[in-house]
Amino acid sequence: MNIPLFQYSLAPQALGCSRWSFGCLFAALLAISAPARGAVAVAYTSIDTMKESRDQETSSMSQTEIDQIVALCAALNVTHITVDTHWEYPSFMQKWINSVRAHGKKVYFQTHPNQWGDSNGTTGIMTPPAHNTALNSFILANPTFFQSGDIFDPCPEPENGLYWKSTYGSGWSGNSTAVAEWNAFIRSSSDTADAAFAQLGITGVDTTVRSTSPWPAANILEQATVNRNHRVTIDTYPEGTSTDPTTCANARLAEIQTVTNKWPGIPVCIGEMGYSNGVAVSDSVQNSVLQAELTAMEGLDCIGGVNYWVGPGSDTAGGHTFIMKKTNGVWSDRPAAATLSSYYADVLGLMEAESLTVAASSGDTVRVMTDSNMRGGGGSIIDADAVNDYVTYTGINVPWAGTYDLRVAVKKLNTRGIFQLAIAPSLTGTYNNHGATQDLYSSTTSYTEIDIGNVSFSSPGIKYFRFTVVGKNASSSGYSLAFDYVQLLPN
Ligand SMILES: [Ca+2]
Ligand SMILES: [Ca+2]
Repeated sequence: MNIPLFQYSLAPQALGCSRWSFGCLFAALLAISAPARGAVAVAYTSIDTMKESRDQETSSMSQTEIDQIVALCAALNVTHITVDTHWEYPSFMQKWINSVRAHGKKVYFQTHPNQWGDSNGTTGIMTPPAHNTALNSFILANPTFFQSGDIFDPCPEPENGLYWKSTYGSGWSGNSTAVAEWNAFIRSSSDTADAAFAQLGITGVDTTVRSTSPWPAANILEQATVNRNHRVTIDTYPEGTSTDPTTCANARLAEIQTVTNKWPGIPVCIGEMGYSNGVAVSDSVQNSVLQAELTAMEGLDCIGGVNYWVGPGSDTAGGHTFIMKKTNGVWSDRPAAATLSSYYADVLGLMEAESLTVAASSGDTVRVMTDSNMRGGGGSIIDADAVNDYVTYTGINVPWAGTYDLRVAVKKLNTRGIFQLAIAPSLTGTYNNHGATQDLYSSTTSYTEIDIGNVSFSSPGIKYFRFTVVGKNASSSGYSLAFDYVQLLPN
């Protein structure tokens, strides 16, 4: 895959900081030296329920309470809700899955068997082969749990399994044999899950979101593992006990940078993030720090997905990151929930036009334009001068088969043409028209997000978007087309 160079300008809008400003300086500091990146979209947005879906697995939490929690999560612009129940409690897990489905969301499974970490009174050391045997059994025993579009991480933070230290000692991550085995386990467990889903005839469950802590991601992950999963997923809490928004935002960007330095051009998924993990904070401190961190992240175009850890929780359940609290038996949002929701709405499925690759054109100039009123500080323009001129962009990645609401943001002007969009699965494949023709003429400059409507994709992957000039408004003096971004919102 060709990864186009993405040149940041230093306008604050170039860093996606149009709404909040105080994270921008830090985004700028880090973006100057940012490595080459492709047009990476945030393919999933999720909220983790671990403090309830795992920590309450041996209790008798009611379906009613689960539904109340899931309803709060589902209202925050998520595609997925993360369920963390150990594999030994399928009936409790089923309650969560039922609720997630009832709210129209996909499930992000982030869990493993009890014995991998000797949870819930289990003892002994589970080996990687034993884990994979249990993995195969768990999937085959629960065929109704899984649907296309779900994310299934077979073993989140695999480095925390007791096996590695038990077998190789506390310095195992410096042992090349152990590191090779750890990497082979990540690959084989995804392969095992894929094979089990295939045996059940279930397609489209994504087993490539494989979380690790940031250090292993930047230091012991092998090229073969990254090649297999096409992304790097990190669970990340870089703030320590800081309560300063700018310090925390800078720490977050710096940590992501350690991963992109090692794996340039590879999407970085956030398997877990949340504030504050290290110290109890007030609602307002949590909100201001998360606002700064998410604003800074919005300036990056390497983020492939985000799972917020955790939604429902408390100060006494491990960490203090919860954005939903329980008062007198009723769950409700803390203020940071709205901030997270706003970030999710802004970034989900969004690709800057200026970051896309031009795969083909009619020979007319296609150039990156700078405009501080456009998202990311600019867009892409084709200097078309006749009917049938066209530009075909690629790098637009569809995360899973299904139907999406497609938005195309444009800059209208008195020199613009009328276009028809067509999409194909490959450069030379069959192009199907989507949406009506769109007239980009405007007597004065205007910035508009056009809702193209629903588009169904039968397969995931990189698609080709062709914009063809089909005419011009009688009042227009030209045929050019200017694009700001493309956004694919999962239905
Ligand atoms: Ca031409
Ligand atoms: Ca743009």
